[in-house]
Amino acid sequence: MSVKYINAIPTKNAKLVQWVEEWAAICQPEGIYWCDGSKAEYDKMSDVLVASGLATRLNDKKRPNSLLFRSDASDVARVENRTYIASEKQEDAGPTNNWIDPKELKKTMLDLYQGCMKGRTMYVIPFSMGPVGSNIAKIGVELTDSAYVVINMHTMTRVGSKVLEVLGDNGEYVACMHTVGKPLAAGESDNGVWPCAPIEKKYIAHFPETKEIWSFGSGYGGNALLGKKCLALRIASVQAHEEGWLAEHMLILKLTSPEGKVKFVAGAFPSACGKTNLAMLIPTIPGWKVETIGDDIAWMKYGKDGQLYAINPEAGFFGVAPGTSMSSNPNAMHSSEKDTIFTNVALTEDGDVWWEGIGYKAPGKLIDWKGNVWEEGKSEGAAAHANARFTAKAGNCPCIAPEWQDPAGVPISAFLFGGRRPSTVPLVHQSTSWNHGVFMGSIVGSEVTAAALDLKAGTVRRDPFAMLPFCGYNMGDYFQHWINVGSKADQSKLPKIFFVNWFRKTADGKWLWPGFGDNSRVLKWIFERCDGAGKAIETPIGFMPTADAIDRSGLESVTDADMKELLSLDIEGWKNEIASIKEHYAKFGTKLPKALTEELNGLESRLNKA
Ligand code: OXD
Ligand code: MN
Repeated sequence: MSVKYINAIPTKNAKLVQWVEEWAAICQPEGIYWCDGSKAEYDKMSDVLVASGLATRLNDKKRPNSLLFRSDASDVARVENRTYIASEKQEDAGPTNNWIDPKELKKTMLDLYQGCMKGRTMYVIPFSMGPVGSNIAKIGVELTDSAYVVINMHTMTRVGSKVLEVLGDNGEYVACMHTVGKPLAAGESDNGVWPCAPIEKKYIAHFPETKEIWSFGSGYGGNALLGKKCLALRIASVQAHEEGWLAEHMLILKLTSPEGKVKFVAGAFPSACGKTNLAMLIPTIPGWKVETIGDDIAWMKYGKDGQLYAINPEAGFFGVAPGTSMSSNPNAMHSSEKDTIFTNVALTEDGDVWWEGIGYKAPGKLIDWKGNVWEEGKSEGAAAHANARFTAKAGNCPCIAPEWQDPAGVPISAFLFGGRRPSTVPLVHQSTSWNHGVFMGSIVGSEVTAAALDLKAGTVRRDPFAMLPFCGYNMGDYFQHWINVGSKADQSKLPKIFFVNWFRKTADGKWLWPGFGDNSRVLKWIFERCDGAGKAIETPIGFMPTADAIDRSGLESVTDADMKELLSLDIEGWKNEIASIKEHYAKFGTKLPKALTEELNGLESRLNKA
């Protein structure tokens, strides 16, 4: 076919070139551009985006090298009900995923893809998830007609020529196809209108057998930046299952004690439980230090020494802006001081950004995320969308750990699981074995508040391992995979597993624990437990700290009585929890590992005897 190349093809990988040309024939772009990941490319794309009216350049004195985008009101978040795991057999997608037969879905989507890039450029983005060349890293190639996606991928992944070198002439890559699904007629331009397709035409599709991702119709976040949730979690979880490693929705942090001893901790929390804040926290206990390796995703493999090593496959943060402030997360605020892409936050009169919960009043009139004039106390609705984001470079984070790009990864000593649980679940408890820890991961969830989705207040919405929207295969098989990963390991080298709950409330609705920097007090106990120290008692639910085991020096707001409540074992609450876990487990039918049924039965009988 005759395709118009805007720049020279930078690879001899014939399979890759053929794949690009096949898609170009279907999508019919104006031309094909191969991304090199350079700063010049980023700057050029930014200029194109400003010229098309999609981006506003922020005041360079206030927010150097930063842009603001406003998306379409229908394209503001991940679309879970349009996200599919199209495995050949429905059973392999399991009860927690949307499934369509892959042949049928490909047919539907191929119809949509016909001519979808008319009037636009097709960008080819070769990217590495993880330090280029690391044996834990993977290569992907994303085709997209969105320059917004290109610049976000520059920040969130490692893009360009060095990736193609590692790929070589025959290397394998995960094929990621994306379009905003809004072709342009001759002479038409975006003219400031965020391009996307209506909701019923949006598809975020994963083909686990062929390791392909096809995304149509959305330009936003996880729907469009295909390295993140689509590759690094949904497809990578399938690869990890096949190859014997772990691809998890986990932060990774480095914890250093006053004596200079270091431990790395990985933690899974459902969305909106403060994962980024925990990854970047500033300890309130003297001498302790937290540094960040990653805030969202961890890929882990055993090293030759039998330890589990983790890398952060990403190179940036795609953080939620509202609620981020100098008190909740100063490190995230500093990370987004420059070189940042903001989406759906508000614009100030002096060319800076503002959002709800930024920690100060709106400075004068704003332009809200919908593009309208907005005044605090006068205008209706929020100035920033609740899911407004900043895309910031990990390298700009003041607390980024020096090891964050180590191709070998960092050795993990502890896993944390947690969710929003106003009642029942104590501040922290530790599993008594690996399988017990897997049980803890499998029951992660957050309590629904009265206002949410007509669900009964106090009901727990389970989000096992915080992977509910991100596991690319049957979750029952995923639980078994976790059990297998533990059983083949040197038990003495396995990470210890903990369940934390920063969100306990009193009966009258007051927070019992201050959270944020004070979570370092719990991290300290976890650190000690990993060293075989840290005072604990064994209870029916696992090891719990003794009343004096959590360092409360300088923390007047938490009284002895509060601490007692935070560390109390609520036998009746846990008995109700058993009923709710049984209901949750029933979904997995025969795929539920026997080891988890045994853990559940064991817990029930220990509670009955207590
Ligand atoms: C995210 C999420 O955006 O988990 O990271 O939803
Ligand atoms: Mn996430």
